[in-house]
Amino acid sequence: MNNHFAKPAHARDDWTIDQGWSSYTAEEHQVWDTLYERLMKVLPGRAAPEFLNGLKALDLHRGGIPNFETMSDELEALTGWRVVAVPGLVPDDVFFEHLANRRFPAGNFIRKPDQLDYIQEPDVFHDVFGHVPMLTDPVFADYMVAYGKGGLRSLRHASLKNLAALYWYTVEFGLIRTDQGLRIYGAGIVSSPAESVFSLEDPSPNRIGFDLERLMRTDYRIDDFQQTYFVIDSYEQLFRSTVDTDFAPLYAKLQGKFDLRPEDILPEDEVLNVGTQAYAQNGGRFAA
Ligand code: HBI
Ligand code: FE
Repeated sequence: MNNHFAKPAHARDDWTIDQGWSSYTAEEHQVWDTLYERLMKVLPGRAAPEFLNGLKALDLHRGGIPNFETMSDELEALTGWRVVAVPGLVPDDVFFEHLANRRFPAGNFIRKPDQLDYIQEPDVFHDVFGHVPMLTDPVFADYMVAYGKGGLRSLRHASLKNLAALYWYTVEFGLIRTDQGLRIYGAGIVSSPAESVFSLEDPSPNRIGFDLERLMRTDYRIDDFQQTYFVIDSYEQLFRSTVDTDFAPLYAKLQGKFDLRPEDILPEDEVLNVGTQAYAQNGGRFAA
């Protein structure tokens, strides 16, 4: 997570760049539309209502890759957030600084038509389709600000890995309990048709109730479906647990401890379902 890499010459001090919306090709806009349509076949009844409402409110299906300026004007009116373009991953301090100031940094490039399902670096589809709809929800939007502020503080505690796990298991791969059953709010899941089905319906992964400290000790997979998903009861729970926790003593207690494997289940866990782990044991996405 020590991402020390060089800032491209065309980027500003805060690593933002122009989106360059008028430079996208017809083929690039088509990639957005294809991915959008694929996801809309699986997300109704699986994605959280707040995600689907956000998607509708921002109308992210006007044809092609959204224009960040237009989208940000609409988003800002709802929760004060804007989307800014960046060339790709940015250093942690830069990332947190943007979040703390209600700016979501989104890659401006889009994956190639021959790699629709798996990408290394977050592209505009993951960043915008995956993350931005939830930023229309006022409580979730405040959680993201609290996370950014917490991130800036964590840099002084050498506890970034713990805080990154929080982001990973909530913002990227979180599930929420609703009266209709489990729903997805994590951006890494909702931007993947296969993981949208896997996270809710496959018997392989564990599904465990959210517990801040427990989750901050848990390692995660960055290259395949998760082996455990953590389930929140509400966005208030997420927001409150972040704002009400004094992270300094927690970091002192954890001492950078990152001792739980992705598949571990503890006696004190609130287990919604014990995964078979068959998917991971069979080699995951690299299975023959
Ligand atoms: N940069 N563009 C971008 N997107 C991210 O999600 C991101 C990043 N830089 C750092 C970072 N994430 C991590 O620090 C957090 O996920 C913890
Ligand atoms: Fe993401």
